[in-house]
Amino acid sequence: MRARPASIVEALSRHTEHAPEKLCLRFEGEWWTYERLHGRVETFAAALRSWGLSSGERVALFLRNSPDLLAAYLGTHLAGGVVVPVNTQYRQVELQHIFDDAGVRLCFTDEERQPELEHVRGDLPQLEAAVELGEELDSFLGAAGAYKPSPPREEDLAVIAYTSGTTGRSKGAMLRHRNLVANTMAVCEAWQWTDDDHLLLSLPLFHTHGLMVGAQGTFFAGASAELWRKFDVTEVYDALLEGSFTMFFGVPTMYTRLLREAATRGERPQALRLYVSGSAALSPQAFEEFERLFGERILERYGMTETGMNLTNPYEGERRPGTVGRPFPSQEARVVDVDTREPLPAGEIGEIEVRGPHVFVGYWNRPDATEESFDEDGWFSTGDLGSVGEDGYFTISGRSKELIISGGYNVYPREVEEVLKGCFGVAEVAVVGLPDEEFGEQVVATVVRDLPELTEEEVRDFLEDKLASYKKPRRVVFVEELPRNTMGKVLKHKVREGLVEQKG
Ligand code: MCA
Ligand code: AMP
Repeated sequence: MRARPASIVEALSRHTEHAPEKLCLRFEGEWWTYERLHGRVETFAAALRSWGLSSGERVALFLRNSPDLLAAYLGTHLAGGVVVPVNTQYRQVELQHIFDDAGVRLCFTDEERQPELEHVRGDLPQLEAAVELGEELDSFLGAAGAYKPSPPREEDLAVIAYTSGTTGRSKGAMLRHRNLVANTMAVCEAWQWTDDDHLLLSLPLFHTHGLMVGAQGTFFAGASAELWRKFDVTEVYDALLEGSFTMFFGVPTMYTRLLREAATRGERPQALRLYVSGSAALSPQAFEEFERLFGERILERYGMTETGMNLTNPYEGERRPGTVGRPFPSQEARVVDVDTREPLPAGEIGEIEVRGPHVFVGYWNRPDATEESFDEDGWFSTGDLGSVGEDGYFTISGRSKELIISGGYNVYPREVEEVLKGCFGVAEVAVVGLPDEEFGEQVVATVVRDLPELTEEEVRDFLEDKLASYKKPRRVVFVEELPRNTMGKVLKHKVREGLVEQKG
């Protein structure tokens, strides 16, 4: 038996050798066999090398979903490079920080995003090229010389994935090929993913959920996926009715929308092999409603950019609403006391820690943050609060980190606060998350003005091109002062309570 592949691109090569004509991706009516995708991956690798990319150098993907995003991803790996996936909604402040911090040399982008990048290009001396899909990409790939790629080694760095940071600046989580392979293997094993599977993939490919679970799992299992530019509930519902899929992965907001859509439709899709939810908490009500309307129990799992997937409800066995199940194969998880860091008995709430081959190696350029996140035995602190039952099922009950999750996207209040502080007339600001029916949570800013005539509209105008739109406060509320403790620290729970009361 051959050893396990050292990288996802090696897994793709093996499936290509074995079944070149097999469907790998379908995208907007086009068929991508394994051979076709693999050929494109090799072309990207050769072109990157001809351009002058050296091993370990960073390539950013600031692109909407397409097969070329995936070919660029794996092609960068085959060329020995490190991929930096970038959220397509990011604006100047976020782009400037990520490109600068990661020292990105080359970026693949598209027509819609190129102008945003151009705004900050002058301040990014390390960024030598931004190649736009279309003619620019064609000529870039056309210049590829001969290159005999050798697949990356397990220990090589594969990805720097930026996760919103508690300090206001996002941090780059460094993942090696072995982390990606360990994660993908664990997912495929736990969910019994085989080459017969056909996934409906409408998640964005710049995040772990879409890229490292949806796409990587497909390549690793030798399966196929229908890739969508984005999630559109009516079209997804129609596609599910059409009946060729075996799996669908989504964030809870997608399930909420599917439930709403189902309420307006007479027809119900046939059962799939597997529906998976993650990235934010799925409410037990949505779980039950889904089972009633779609006849299936959603499998909820829990992950993080730094670790990939950590905990999962069972494929066979009880999928329990409100819980995220047990550790994936070859992984460990535990709950510790937030102060003493000692493991807690079953049922007690503490911080969830994880350990295993899937866990990242540290934060790029941030040894301090890396050190803070791991203990001497290699346990990684997730910042999520929860408990574990006698039967080993974990329940997530809150967060020790200050994080808002809106529709599966993370928003760190501090990052929004830092930007808002730059707005003329804003004296103090506190950003909090309030419950939201559609997105789970919504971002709200509470502002103390030193310019009494400052309006909500002016604050919005100020934010216009500075932050991704999902991070922008849905409401800006002006107050006389922020509640603080005796040390002067803003009491966020009081801010939240005040806003809820005001709304009620
Ligand atoms: C879009 N908008 C949002 C969100 N998404 N506002 C708040 N929260 C959101 N999540 C805003 C847009 O900025 C825009 O505002 C308006 O809504 C319409 O934009 P549109 O693109 O049409 O939105 P949509 O297509 O309806 O998007 C909703 C969505 C999307 C499909 C649920 O948010 C999505 O794909 N979420 C998935 C995120 C994800 O993959 N997370 C995984 C992270 P305006 O009009 O003002 O511009 S990985 C992770 O968390 C770990 C590892 C894990 O466990 O998986
Ligand atoms: P990210 O930084 O985008 O990787 O987001 C990771 C965070 O999403 C985790 O630390 C959790 O707070 C949250 N998360 C992911 N899956 C779940 C889930 N099933 N239930 C609750 N929270 C989740």
